[in-house]
Amino acid sequence: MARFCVTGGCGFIGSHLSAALIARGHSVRVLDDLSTGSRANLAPGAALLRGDIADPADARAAMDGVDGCFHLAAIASVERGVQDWPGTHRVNLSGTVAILDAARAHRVPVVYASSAAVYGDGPVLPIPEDAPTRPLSAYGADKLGCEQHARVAGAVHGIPTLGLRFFNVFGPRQDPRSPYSGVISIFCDRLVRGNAVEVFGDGEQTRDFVYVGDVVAALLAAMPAASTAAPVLNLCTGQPTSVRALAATVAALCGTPLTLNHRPPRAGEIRHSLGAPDRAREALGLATPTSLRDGLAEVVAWLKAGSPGLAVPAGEPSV
Ligand code: NAD
Ligand code: UD2
Repeated sequence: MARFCVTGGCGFIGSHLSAALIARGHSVRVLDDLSTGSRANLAPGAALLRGDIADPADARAAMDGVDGCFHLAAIASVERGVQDWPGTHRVNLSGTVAILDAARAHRVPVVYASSAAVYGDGPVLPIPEDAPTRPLSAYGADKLGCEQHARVAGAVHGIPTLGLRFFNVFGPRQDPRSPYSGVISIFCDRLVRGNAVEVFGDGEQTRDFVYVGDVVAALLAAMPAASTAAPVLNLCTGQPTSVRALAATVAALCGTPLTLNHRPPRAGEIRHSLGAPDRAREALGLATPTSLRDGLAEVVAWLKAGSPGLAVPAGEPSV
């Protein structure tokens, strides 16, 4: 049994990871400020340290005596980075440096969440890890900064790390009510209740949707692969899905007639985002990813069960 720190463990991905670690007999300390996460998401058996990753004292307290850290806490929204550039930078980059600094004394390995946002509009599809990184947002620039500091952590301080560039992650516990919610959580929430969905632009834009269970499997496999060479890997499926096809699949699963309301395209929208999954599959020994349909069925079942884990059940007005 090992002891792990999970930053952001009250959030969408961190709560699934914490539960998986506990199920494997490990002990988990969560560092979370509950800004977008919820206490209801805390995995039974995990200890919660309510604090700020960017506060060096909180970071040190969370890392004290652990065998490894999964660093997932972030302000995980491109739009928030547009509105509050310095505030999101403090959390997304300075917070990561504070966690790496807290890992220094005992060279605690750190597996951390990067993002496909580091690529910007990729010139090649599917995007391999060695494609040029040209982030188009503060969020993407800070995630790229995390990767650079991870390299410094290895080269200068001997801290093993591994970064995973998540593409579009989906699954139960992804909150559908925020304006920054992922398209899958929004579509499932609306179609389960028989409502129309909004499509930005023509709906032919595509994304690489990766199921949260596969993300957890990759995070678990990444910890022993962390090294001072600071590897960075894509976490994706290599399967493109258009927004229109997604809507049709969710509607069929829900048994709801589909009404699409078209809206103007989002400003600065990436047309196609598709990752090359082979390196991560090989390096981490990952299994065939969950099919989109099976993952969507899990989301729909979670919503029909009243969306346990969300502070306010999906479908109710947010405050
Ligand atoms: P989330 O918002 O559900 O979880 C983030 C958690 O971090 C929340 O519980 C929040 O309360 C916590 N947090 C935020 N600021 C904090 C701070 N200053 N100190 C302590 N805790 C803080 O987001 P998620 O979707 O679970 O994302 C997890 C990670 O994966 C993030 O690093 C995100 O950038 C990355 N990522 C996610 C996606 C996706 O599709 N969901 C895609 C690319 C990258
Ligand atoms: C994802 C990440 C974002 C950042 C970005 C980097 C999520 C939730 N967001 O943004 O954090 O990493 O990638 O490039 O993973 N759409 C609709 N109707 C809706 C909602 C969305 O048509 O009601 C479309 C949207 O215009 C886009 C697609 O669905 O084409 C996916 O949208 P998203 O917000 O889920 O994710 P994305 O890829 O814009």
